[in-house]
Amino acid sequence: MRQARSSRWGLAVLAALPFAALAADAKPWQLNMGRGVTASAQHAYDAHMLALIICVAIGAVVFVAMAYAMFKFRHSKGAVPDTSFTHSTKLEVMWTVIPVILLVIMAVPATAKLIAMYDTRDSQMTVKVTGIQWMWKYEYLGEGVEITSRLDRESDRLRQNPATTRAELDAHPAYLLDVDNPLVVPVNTKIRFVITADDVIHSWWVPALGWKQDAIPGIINEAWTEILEPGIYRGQCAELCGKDHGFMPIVVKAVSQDEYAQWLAAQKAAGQAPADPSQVPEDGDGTAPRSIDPDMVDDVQQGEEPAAPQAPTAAPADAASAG
Ligand SMILES: [Cu+2]
Repeated sequence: MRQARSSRWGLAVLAALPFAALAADAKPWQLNMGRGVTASAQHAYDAHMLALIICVAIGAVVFVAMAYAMFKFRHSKGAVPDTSFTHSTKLEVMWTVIPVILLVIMAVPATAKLIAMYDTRDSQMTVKVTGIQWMWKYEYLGEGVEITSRLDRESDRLRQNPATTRAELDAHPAYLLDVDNPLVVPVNTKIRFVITADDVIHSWWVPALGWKQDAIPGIINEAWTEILEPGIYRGQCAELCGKDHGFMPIVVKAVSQDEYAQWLAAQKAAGQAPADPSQVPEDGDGTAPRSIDPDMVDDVQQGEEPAAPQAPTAAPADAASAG
């Protein structure tokens, strides 16, 4: 009830102001924060609107009082300053008590919403996110499905080519914000994320989901989301992580639960094919789960053993040496 009322407040304020920022992803010159597509994002939006309304009201009261005082008590009208004034206990009590009340009014809902944001219990699925210079790896825990997601080839080509024109950049609908393999997730499902990194600190941030979580090597951070509307939501690494920090975007594709089940089944079927790194095209097809993109391995792991399934050659060798 209270939430519905505050949502109406938010809408009323939006309608009254000369902008409308209702889209999930930010638009150029967007002024207000977006509402997002999860309950957490909408809670953050409500808390932000409450604080904004209070700030605007305080600003209005202060500026009107100042303007009134300057006009009403001006020198040319014979106003005489009260040089004997030192303090007013009544005023001091007022300007202490009123801000405290306002802070409590803002802190109570904000705290409740913050606690809810960290409550990852009762999640229906878990995705492990690993930040790697400069891409993201997503593992659907318990499903045996794993994908790597990095800047789409067209954006990469345009950014690396010194002859790229403005028109070419404008023609790319999501220049530097698109990936080869988006993170596909179902809507209306509580998804827990466990977030870490392989090399340096990254940060996984999709504004429409309403949170940002650091990806730190050796540490597992948690977060959760439940996306309410199907769609494509874009984000970026939000922690300066090296020279290509600006080129590791995030794309979340939220689909219906049926569509997600089909997608997952297709990924599993594809994953049963032998994940031989030599079978992956030179520039990486990027679609087969559990496959190792050799380009990625060279770029990123620099000589580390690829994590592809290995034939059990060790056991016979051991048996031979033992015999
Ligand atoms: Cu990063």
